Amino acid sequence: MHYTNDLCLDPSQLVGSRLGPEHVSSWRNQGYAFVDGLIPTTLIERAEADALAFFPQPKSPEAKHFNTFGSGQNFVFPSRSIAVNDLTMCAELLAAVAALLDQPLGDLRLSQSDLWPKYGDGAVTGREDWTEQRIHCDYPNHTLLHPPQWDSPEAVEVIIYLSDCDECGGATALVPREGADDSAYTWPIFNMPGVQERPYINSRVEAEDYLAKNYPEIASFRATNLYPRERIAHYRRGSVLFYRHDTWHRGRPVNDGTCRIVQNLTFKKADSEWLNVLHPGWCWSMYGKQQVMERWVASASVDQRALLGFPLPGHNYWSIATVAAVESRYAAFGIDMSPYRNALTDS
Ligand SMILES: O=C(O)CCC(=O)C(=O)O
Ligand SMILES: [Fe+2]
Repeated sequence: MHYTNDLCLDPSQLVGSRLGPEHVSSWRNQGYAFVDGLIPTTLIERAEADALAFFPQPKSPEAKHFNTFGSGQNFVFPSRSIAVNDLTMCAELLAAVAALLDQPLGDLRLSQSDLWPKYGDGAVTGREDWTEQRIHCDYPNHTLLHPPQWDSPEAVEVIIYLSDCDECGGATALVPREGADDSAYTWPIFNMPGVQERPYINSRVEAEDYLAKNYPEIASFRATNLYPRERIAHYRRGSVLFYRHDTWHRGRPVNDGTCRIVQNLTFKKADSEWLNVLHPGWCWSMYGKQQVMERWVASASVDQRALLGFPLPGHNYWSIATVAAVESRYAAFGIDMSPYRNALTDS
């Protein structure tokens, strides 16, 4: 199927299962990289199967509980679904994020990981409705500050599509940045609801009405520079959209009677303390009955642990005593503390 304003879904630059330089440059310059074939298909299928087994059928009364962002905490990392946890930390995704931010994984942190179902049920609930979103950048609900200037990005946002656009619709729209003088990307970025004194409004119609009445210059900026330049990310099952906190984009309506499932993730530079983890905290689930988190910590790699803030070998947290204490905490789950212990001996 051909769509005239499609974003190019680009597997051609993948090297093995890694992003190529064209993807990195697209993300750095245009604000996104949209790829296919990066994530192993079996991982996508396992995660999709777990999601379908959990989320209610479209049009069922239970689906109403999931008519806005998130999974009601059910798939927040570390989730009940081992497949979704595996997807969050899969080697191909982590290598891509490290390449985009040009940082070793040990200097990065996970700050968001959740599945979002989006139902095409025609339910319109006013300003909060996310069926057809206003065009926006995501930074206000991730950072206390403002994204740094364009050439110094501090985070990567990721949407992994676990559905197919030809069935579900709801393809995300983006405005590719065209160079330092792009009129859509004047800096700082305030031309939207939900920043400065303006209230947060999600729905496009409500947001643009509000802006036209109260901030006509902003409404006109958006009507001139943003909406006409939207490109549509016609995803397939397994496509990945890498974008940024300062990329203009929005969610679009999902087909009636279907449910689009995506995984939303953010990775950030470790020293960006002003960028928040969106969830209750990775340790909150340690009081859960399944001990999913304990098992995950024990079996994860040093880099994967570091993405949650677990200190790297050689960090000054580690001493003979703390290595032993942490080993004891996770011993029942089979943790191997030798990288941390060896770094002590080496130093
Ligand atoms: O669902 C999508 O396609 C995009 C969602 C989005 O941009 C948001 O909720 O901030
Ligand atoms: Fe967004």
